[in-house]
Amino acid sequence: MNLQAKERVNPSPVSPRDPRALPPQITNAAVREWIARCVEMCQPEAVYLCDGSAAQQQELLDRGTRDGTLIRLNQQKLPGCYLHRSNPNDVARSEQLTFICTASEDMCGPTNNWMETKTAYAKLRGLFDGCMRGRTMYIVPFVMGPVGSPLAKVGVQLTDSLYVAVSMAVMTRMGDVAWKQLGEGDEWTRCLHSLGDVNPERRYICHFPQDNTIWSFGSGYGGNALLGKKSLALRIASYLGWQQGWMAEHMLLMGAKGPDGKKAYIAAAFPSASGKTNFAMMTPPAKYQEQGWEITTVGDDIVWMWVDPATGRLRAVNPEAGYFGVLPGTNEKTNPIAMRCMDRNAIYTNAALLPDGDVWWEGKTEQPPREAIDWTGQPWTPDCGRKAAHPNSRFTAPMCNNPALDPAANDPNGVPISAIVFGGRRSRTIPLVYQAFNWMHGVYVGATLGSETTAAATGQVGVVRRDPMAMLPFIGYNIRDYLVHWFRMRKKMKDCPRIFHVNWFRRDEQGHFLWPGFGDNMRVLKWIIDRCQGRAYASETTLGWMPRAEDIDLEGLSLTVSQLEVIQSVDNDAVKNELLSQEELFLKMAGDLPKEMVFQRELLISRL
Ligand code: OXD
Ligand code: MN
Repeated sequence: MNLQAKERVNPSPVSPRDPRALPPQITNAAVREWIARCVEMCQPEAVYLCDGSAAQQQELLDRGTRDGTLIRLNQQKLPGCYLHRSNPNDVARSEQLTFICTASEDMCGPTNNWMETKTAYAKLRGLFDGCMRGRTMYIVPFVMGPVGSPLAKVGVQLTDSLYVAVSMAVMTRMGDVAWKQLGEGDEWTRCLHSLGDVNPERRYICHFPQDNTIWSFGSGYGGNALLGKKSLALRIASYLGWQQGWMAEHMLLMGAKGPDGKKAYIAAAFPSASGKTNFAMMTPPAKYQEQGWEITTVGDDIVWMWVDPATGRLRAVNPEAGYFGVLPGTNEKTNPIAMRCMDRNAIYTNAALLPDGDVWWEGKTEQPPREAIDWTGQPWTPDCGRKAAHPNSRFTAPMCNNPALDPAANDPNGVPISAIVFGGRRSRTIPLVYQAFNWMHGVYVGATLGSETTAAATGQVGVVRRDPMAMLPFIGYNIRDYLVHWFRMRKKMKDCPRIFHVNWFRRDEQGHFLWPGFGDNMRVLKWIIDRCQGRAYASETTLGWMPRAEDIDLEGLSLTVSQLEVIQSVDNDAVKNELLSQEELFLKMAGDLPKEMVFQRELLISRL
């Protein structure tokens, strides 16, 4: 017997073939019609409308526990927490299988995989046809952005994955609130998702920016399947932002209040799995806390930014309502705030399970546990030669768990941005911190960002690739237009944020990290804030404005001024090689390179 059909507990289950029987809470005629068509195509056994209530979330978590999708963890230690194990072939974003589907290839550009719109619909229709037979279709209405914000966007996701439905409740403002925000309006994103048979051969994550539509098939992994996140809030939103004059970026957003009570907000773009969550939740060294420094989190992955017409300043919101953070390496020392975020009402994915119903991952504790069940469900011991948790294992936790949540995190008017920081993961060449000379130079710095690849996407780990604005896998249209959009935003602003570049990952010849990172990044952040507030010294270098070694506070660190000089050193020959390696991106863009990019490059060459 079909378990899901037997367990159908929706207060208003419908006969899937009868669109008129869709739950009455859905009043928007266009939404009803679209769901009816998807039901007709996918042929689910039942539909289940997610209303966003705590009672319903619990009902789904219980259902998932019964059918094996979830494992209930030790409720004394981790109240409300569950573990999910994904299919081992489905543990990261599949960039090769992610497509931008537009009428012409030029709209998609050289950095995305392209499929022609009609061809893509036809191909995916073949896969979606009947794919939910015997399964429940969850209807997940959600809002990205604080409700009532001028930028808030409504999405409706249809999915046959219970894990996706319960995760969307954590990551977005989900449920009836979305119907209220949408009313009879017609600006909403149509998100259709099915696990299919979780086969990489039949896995497609397709975006139709011109139709405000996303179809994702064959994966249950967060970035491929929680469609409010990378698909809507970055790929579709970046396209909408270009059309409508605002920006969607792969950035964390943090507040920093100094001893004088002045608050600055900083947005920072680092590539996936390169410490955005840690930076957004930074605990400053004790000395800074005693002086009165306070760091607060607005978001850890995505910002939407627009220019406030009244002040001419850039403002930003975090469109998400939760965190989908990397587990390995997260612990009480590296990120105590993240540990608080995930100690209740969190969903762990691909962590190891301990005998007492707790979870573990590499780097959680110095001493590994004596035994565990690994992320694939196999018995594990420290000497077995395998990892207990997957390198891209994750936690999904609501942002309201964050003890350092910024008071403006839900403010529809967002926060004003003082600084934008770009960060690469670079073992060599790139110094700890420098400031771009101005906005246009800063855009060039962001556009040529290079970083070593991580486990957040399938493929080789540790190779340097160009990752413009850390957005390479997330720009939903032609990169040429994206960069021009960045340059043009300057014209809208009266007082624009200062732009910086940081690299926490420089190593010595033996491969040891040169900078301690984590909470000590506060020392660099302080210089950044002081620069924004006109208080700190900088000297002009080839790359930009740089602090002298004595301008970064080293008190309490074992690092000497001369060691800091090594971390800050710029070798002009290495910068020349860096320039050559930028060719990779420039050649791809060929004749389409924005003029300002060429100009900034010429300036850098002349400085060299
Ligand atoms: C993420 C990513 O999950 O960037 O945030 O891959
Ligand atoms: Mn990310």
